[in-house]
Amino acid sequence: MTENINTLLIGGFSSGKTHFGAQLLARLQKKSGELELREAAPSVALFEEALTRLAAGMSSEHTARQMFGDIKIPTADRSGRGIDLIWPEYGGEQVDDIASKRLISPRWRKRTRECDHWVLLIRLLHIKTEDDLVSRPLDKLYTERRQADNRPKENAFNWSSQALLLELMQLLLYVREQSTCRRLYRPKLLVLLSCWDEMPVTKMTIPGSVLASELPMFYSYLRANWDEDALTICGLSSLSRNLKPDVPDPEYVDRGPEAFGYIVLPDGTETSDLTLPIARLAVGSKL
Ligand SMILES: Nc1nc2c(ncn2[C@@H]2O[C@H](COP(=O)(O)OP(=O)(O)OP(=O)(O)O)[C@@H](O)[C@H]2O)c(=O)[nH]1
Ligand SMILES: [Mg+2]
Repeated sequence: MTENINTLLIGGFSSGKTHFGAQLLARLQKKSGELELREAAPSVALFEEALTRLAAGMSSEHTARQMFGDIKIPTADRSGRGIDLIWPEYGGEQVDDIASKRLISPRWRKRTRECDHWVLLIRLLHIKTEDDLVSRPLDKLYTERRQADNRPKENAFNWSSQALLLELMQLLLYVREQSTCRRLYRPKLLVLLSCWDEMPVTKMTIPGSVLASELPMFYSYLRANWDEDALTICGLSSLSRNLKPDVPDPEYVDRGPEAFGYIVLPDGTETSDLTLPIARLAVGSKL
């Protein structure tokens, strides 16, 4: 029997969606992980450029803002269960716009309603945290506030990144008409802290603790609203390192992109199997 697992990949501008998609496809093709390709994918055109560039040891371009598509990837897990993964690819501004403009397009509405498996990509180094006395001394804050008071009113207030993330999740749940009176068991939520290699963390760091210390309000929101069995927090490094768009990385060319990339599991251990959290999300079993 084959199941259709429609994944809602949620990630803003430059959160790592395209490189993760390409590396995931390459791992599925290699057939060395928990999930593997059952037969050739009908078309990998959406990730063709990223796959080609990674093979040449270079990163690829930002996805066009209007792009919105998906590919159906026929996979099977270790027990032979057939899982057709529906994996999206789009320009990350679409997600940023949902929360900041309170606008959700019909195709995003449809996806949000249809998908019971959500993957949220958060690139912590790109998330602005609130100012405090250490990051911005009081006299500077005071002057800036006074200047802000003289600006037109609509510019005076900016949502914090945490509040925007929280608003985004609430909006998506609202579109599904999903009540949060009880802790959520559906949609299952996998949070991937992307570009983990660029974080100043040591080995065996627990991804959930990093999220709790960097975005405490958002972490509390997730813990308060999702059932423990339906929420997983992992670290993700699709590339293991920073690649340049114009200078090939010689090690990538020598060893191939499949030799790079890892997942940090909820207990802090690392695995090179990028398919593992997706496989577990699909079958609904905890990591
Ligand atoms: N260090 C490091 N950089 C990464 C990793 N994954 C992606 N990047 C870099 O992060 C940038 C954004 O990655 P993308 O995969 O293009 O992000 P995206 O979410 O598709 O972005 P949009 O197309 O703008 O929506 C690129 O310059 C990548 O080279 C990683 O695991 N580690
Ligand atoms: Mg992209």
